[in-house]
Amino acid sequence: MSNHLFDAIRRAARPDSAFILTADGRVWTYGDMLEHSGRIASVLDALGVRPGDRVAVQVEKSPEALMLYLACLRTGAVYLPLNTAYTLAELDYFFGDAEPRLIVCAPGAKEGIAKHAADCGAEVETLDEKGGGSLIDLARGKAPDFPDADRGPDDLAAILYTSGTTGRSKGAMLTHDNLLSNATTLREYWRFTADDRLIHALPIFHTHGLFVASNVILLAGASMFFLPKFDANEVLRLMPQSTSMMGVPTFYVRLVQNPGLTHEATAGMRLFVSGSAPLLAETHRTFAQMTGHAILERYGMTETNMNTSNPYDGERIAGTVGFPLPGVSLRVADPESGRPLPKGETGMIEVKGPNVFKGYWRMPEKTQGEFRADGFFITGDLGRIDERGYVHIVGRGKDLVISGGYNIYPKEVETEIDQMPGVVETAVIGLPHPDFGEGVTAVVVRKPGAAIDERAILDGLEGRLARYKQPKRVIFVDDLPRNTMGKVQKNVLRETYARLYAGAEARV
Ligand code: MLC
Ligand code: AMP
Repeated sequence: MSNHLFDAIRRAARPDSAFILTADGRVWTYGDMLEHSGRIASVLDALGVRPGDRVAVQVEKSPEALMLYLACLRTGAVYLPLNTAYTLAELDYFFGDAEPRLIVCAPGAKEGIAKHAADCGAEVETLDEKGGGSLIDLARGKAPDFPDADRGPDDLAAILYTSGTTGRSKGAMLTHDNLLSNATTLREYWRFTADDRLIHALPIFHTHGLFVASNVILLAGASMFFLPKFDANEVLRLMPQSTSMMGVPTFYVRLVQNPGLTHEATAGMRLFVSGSAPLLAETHRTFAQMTGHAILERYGMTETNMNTSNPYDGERIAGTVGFPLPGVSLRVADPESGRPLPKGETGMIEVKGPNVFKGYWRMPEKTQGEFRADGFFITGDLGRIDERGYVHIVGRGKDLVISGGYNIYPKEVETEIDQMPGVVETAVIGLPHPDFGEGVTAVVVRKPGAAIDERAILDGLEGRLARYKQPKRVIFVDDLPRNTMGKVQKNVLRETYARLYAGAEARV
């Protein structure tokens, strides 16, 4: 029997070495990891979870939550993590689409979720932010060893939902080898060894915190400070005991505003990685001035894991995402025809390699539409490759806002606002924001005489959309600018309101 990804994790695990350190001083060794994930795997098995079954998880970050992910790998289940900010209205769709065998949620959410779970026939167990809950109660009685399910490279390990540009969210199916090959490549490229200690302050329901950060640490047999959320002061406090950090640009924007960020504070660190959204060249430069460290920027997405990275040795150039990773083929192509473009020209970034996902869950046509005939995946990101081979991302071909590393699809927000009484139509755009990179903004046309105001719109979104998707501001206009084809010119709106958040402060 072999289990493609977990066997590799097992090989790197030295039982007495530290794996997870919590802010309150708890230490989980690799031996603990094997035992706890084994116990939870036994619980899943007893609950009837079989290889290929989906396990949907919406819980706060904790070591136990990571054990649940590992237990899913071990039972052959497909792990389906969900943003803790999602509302019941949003969850309903994911449960209906993925048909999980088991849902694990916060105790307080159980009642609401149980109603939806009944429709899809799922069991519901709980896990709280302190690592308690019915799942853990059940695990106490179980033996620590579990016979891992047989899983090959092409078997599914996880489904991560990405919002769709035109309505329905799509579940990106990631195989054992997608995850193992990419994390192995990153471990080598970024030189992670058992001596490393990572500051892990990212959420674990996305590719960045779960696969890039956690899998790399596991495959290196290294350790990590596992923090419930990002807090600049806490991160600075832990730096002298750490070697590395991975974060979204907002982490770095907040750090450079903190007087505690100095050469001395970061002297023991060897690597700062940024990704999930564009890092401003200005942040890169300020960070380098304050610490002497050049942030290493890399580029990836849910469907493809990581595609490119600035070099470990060699120049890390601000405003670029570096070179294609070993094993990843990357080209810039004409968006319409797919014809590869010469160096220096801007077009659609397309990628191929063992990192690229298997397709969208139960959406064969959508999957087919996002691949070229020769197997390249169309990312939706626009970029160019310069003379030295560095990849530059210059924009997005997809209508998407990235706020603090979270993706928001305008269409989803527009649809909600358009349904409100008194609204004619809405355009949702991302505007430069000093803290989140982009701030979600709604530009709304009201019906003549309608009384609906900003407050009413924001109140109307409560419970319908996760908070991070809700507009930071709502602007009212008489008409939306349109081109001759009648299409709303979002670029005109972005120019008009470019300075809306100029006075906003980054949180420090
Ligand atoms: C929180 N809020 C946000 C937000 N995060 N609003 C917009 N964008 C965000 N990203 C809102 C909350 O709803 C709340 O609003 C208020 O801000 C404070 O909440 P908080 O929980 O205290 O926020 P904070 O801890 O400051 O979180 C900000 C953050 C966090 C940037 C640290 O969002 C974060 O950790 N982001 C990382 C996202 C990530 O991991 N992305 C990777 C995707 S994978 P209110 O109104 O209720 O007060 C991917 C592929 C790849 O993209 O390449 O990696
Ligand atoms: P997600 O769907 O959440 O995985 O987000 C993936 C998207 O984030 C990519 O398609 C890019 O648009 C964006 N992204 C990730 N890393 C970077 C980066 N370093 N620079 C610019 N954009 C990035």
